[in-house]
Amino acid sequence: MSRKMEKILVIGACGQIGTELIVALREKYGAANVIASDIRKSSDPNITDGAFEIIDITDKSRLEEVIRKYDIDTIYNMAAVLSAVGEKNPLVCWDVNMNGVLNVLHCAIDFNLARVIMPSSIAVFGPDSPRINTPNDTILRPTSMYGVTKVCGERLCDYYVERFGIDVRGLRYPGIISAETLPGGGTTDYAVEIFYKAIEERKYTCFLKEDTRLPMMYMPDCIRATIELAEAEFDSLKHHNDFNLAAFSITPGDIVSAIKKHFPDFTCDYKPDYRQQIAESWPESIDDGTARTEWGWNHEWDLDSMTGDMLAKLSKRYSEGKLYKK
Ligand code: AKB
Repeated sequence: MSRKMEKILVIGACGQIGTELIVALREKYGAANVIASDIRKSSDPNITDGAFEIIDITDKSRLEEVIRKYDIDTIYNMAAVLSAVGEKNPLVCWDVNMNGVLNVLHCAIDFNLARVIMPSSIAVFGPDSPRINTPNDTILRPTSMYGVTKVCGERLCDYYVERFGIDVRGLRYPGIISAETLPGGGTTDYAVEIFYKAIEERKYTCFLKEDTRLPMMYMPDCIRATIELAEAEFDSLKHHNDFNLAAFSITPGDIVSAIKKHFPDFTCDYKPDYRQQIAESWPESIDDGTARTEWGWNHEWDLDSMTGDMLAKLSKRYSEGKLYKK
């Protein structure tokens, strides 16, 4: 019997997306109905304002304990090892991104969960995929460990939808740019760091080449997309765990030009490292027509509106001596 989405658990709530997702979900469903969890404690008031539990996603019995304690019916799994850290620690990447996902899927069966949201990434694509306007359904041969786990995760989740009748959904996130929490260990992290350095030092050294084009999105669109997909009617979805999602595609050079409109003295130099190779294996731009058709996705933010908002938020925090949140 299908259940309502009433008690939500967010795994990986202290990460870049999790910290803002928690706020949006608590606003929408009530603080008492949204439980935050992560592998370690946080002092962020957005997290500590409601219930918080320590969960290591690779520990299934701990996950079961928390589901039982709060009678959870919906899980947003935001825990993942991203592309750059995944290349340094491939086994940890596999363990968290695959065994963690399996634990959540089995809990969905065992506890008859209403819904699970399981993020994927543009990292599912590889050098053999078309790089411009990459279609939703195309060749998936990633060359990073992170990408391998994300393709396996998508296939696994779709298999569980078919085989066990559970409701699991997921988006292929592009690089996400945000002002609240720094990202940890991705190839697109430069696109957040550059704003902090623009505020602090008016200069930045980028680990990707100036003309490396990648799909990006501002956090408010990312949060809205995640919740909109979670709330879409199951019957309107033909895809489940592999929706392309896009807003704008930009290079480091484009961000520098956008920042210079606000801070003309801002400078950037380029020292590409191992992340350049990962970036070059990913699409330059994404066709997200499937998400637009099946559940009505539409982005709102572009490079200039995002840049203005990022710089305003970070400048305010800088003037208060709180640029970096603890
Ligand atoms: C990363 O860079 O690894 C992530 C992603 C695109 O999934 N931000």
